[in-house]
Amino acid sequence: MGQAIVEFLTCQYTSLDGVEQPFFAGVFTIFGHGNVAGIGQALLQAKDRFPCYVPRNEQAMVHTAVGFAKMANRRRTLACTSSIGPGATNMLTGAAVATINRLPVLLLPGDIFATRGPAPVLQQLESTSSQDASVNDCLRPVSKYWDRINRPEQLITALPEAVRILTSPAETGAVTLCLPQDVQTEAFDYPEALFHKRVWTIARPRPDLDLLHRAAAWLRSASAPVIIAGGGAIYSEATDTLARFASETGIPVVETMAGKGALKFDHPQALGAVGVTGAAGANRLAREADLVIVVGSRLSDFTTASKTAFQHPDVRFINVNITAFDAGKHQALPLVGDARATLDEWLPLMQGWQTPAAWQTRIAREKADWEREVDRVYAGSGKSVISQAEVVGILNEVTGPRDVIVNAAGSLPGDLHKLWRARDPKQYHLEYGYSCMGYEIAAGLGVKMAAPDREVYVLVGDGSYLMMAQEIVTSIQEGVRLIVVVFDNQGFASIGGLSKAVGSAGFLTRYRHRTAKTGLLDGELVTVDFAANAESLGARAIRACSPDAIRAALETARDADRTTAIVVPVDIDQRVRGYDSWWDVPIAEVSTIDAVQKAREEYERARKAERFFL
Ligand SMILES: Cc1ncc(C[n+]2csc(CCOP(=O)(O)OP(=O)(O)O)c2C)c(N)n1
Ligand SMILES: [Mg+2]
Repeated sequence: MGQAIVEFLTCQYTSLDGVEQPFFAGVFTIFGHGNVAGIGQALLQAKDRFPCYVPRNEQAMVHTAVGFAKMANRRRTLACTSSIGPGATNMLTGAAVATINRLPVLLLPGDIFATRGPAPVLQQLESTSSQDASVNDCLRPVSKYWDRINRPEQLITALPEAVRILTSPAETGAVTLCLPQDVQTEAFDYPEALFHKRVWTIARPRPDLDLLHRAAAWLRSASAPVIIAGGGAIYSEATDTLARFASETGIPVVETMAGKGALKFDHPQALGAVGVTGAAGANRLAREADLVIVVGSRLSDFTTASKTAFQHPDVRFINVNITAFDAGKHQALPLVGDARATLDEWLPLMQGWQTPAAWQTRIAREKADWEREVDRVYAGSGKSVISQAEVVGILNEVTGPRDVIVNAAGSLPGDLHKLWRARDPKQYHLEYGYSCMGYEIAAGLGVKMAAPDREVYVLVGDGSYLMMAQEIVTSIQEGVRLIVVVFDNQGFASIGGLSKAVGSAGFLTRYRHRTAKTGLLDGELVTVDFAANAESLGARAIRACSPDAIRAALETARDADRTTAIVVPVDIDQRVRGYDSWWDVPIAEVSTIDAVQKAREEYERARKAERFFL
């Protein structure tokens, strides 16, 4: 049965716009008794035909697969197999990352004996209410498809369904097939056709024609329209079409975290980031828009500024999305279809129409103002400890247009979303659906595996580094070279700032020693030698404090033959400000702390701007 799975995976292909490629580029695996004899034996038999990789942590291997799939615009992915028990539950967080970000990964956790004879087997969860429960059931809500293969012949229907979902842009996410350790080893006479080459054509469905004509009419009557580009615009490779649509109609384009890079930053219609971590001009235009065209976005709270971003009293939405679920959000006019195909069909209907001259003048002014603001922030403050934003500016300057930056959590996503000048649709790789600390290095490995010809810069906060740095070892083992930039501010700049904003004074957001006097974590800062840590994992390591030293370190890293970590101490207090936006984080209604009471009052005032779109 294990052999059948491996055989099946090797003969799955995707095809988009006539380009055909193998869907599974290989498998990541950490063995235990739950998979070493079954799937493990099958991988050994197929090792010359199906690449196997050994990571250091099961959560990390799913991040690697997610990073790979995101970089490949969901056309390719990796499979991940684990043992039963902790190996399987370690994959849970990665599965959530995949499903929430709508990215395909195939998870193959081992599972408890289907025969149940030796139960409880090592690491088995025992339940008094069912003998059919295992820890793998935790993976159900975070999987788009979940199955337990209790008989070998169940593969015949499960495997094609698993790949159908993985390759469907509308349905994709984590797919989990739980493999009882005894069933993996069983023999079965599978039909040969199961192992024939199968090509999954990724379709570009068109939206309903009546609705498309209605959308065109809505747009013709709009005086202040805005386009929000999300991840879907990039995954569907709609970026050239989008650029044409924006140029010909004069509509400004603002971008979500997943959509950043959909337009090159210097396109005249590119206003940059929108939402909580948005740019000033983008947020002002969104606030005044009477028509919002959403292309491939889930409309998360970071994009909608917790539903305060759109304040025109009669604002309407048109949602272009491959899933009906997303297309229906905000009671939008739903254009359910592929982003590129939809924009391609829509544009001819707008012939001769442009946004009003006043709106275009406004767009040009907002854009120029914002570019000046980015220059100002990039220039830094001249303080002795460099600001994170200044380092971002240096990185933006020294990276080539095809280089990729990878990041997920902390204060970097906000700074990057606002400040990064993207020059390629695949340059800005931010996992911000789950914003999972620990994604960065593991995913960077997957990004580089998917695009070996591109330089990959992993940008990671010190807190996130401490959660999951061990995949540096895997990068050394595989000869997959990364440039890891560690931003060391000795704690949580992001959550520390948030804590202060909610009146909680940054409580427990810096790493401090516990003091005997108070019994609290209020002592000296706990320091970590990140360079020594990275070096111990096999990387080259450079500590760089000044702009010149950072530039020199980046140059050395680019010439290096293996992964290099550049550790940059940054000032925790020099933060990039917010630009006219708000995020709903509820604050205690009653408190003994004055600052909390004040913050609550402010919160109640701000929340009044939240809207329902009905
Ligand atoms: C796995 C996980 N745990 C907790 C959080 C909540 N969280 C978001 S940012 C952050 C701090 C990140 O620290 P660091 O990586 O040092 O970045 P900084 O905020 O200092 O820029 C935390 C705890 C998260 N996003 N992911
Ligand atoms: Mg930090």
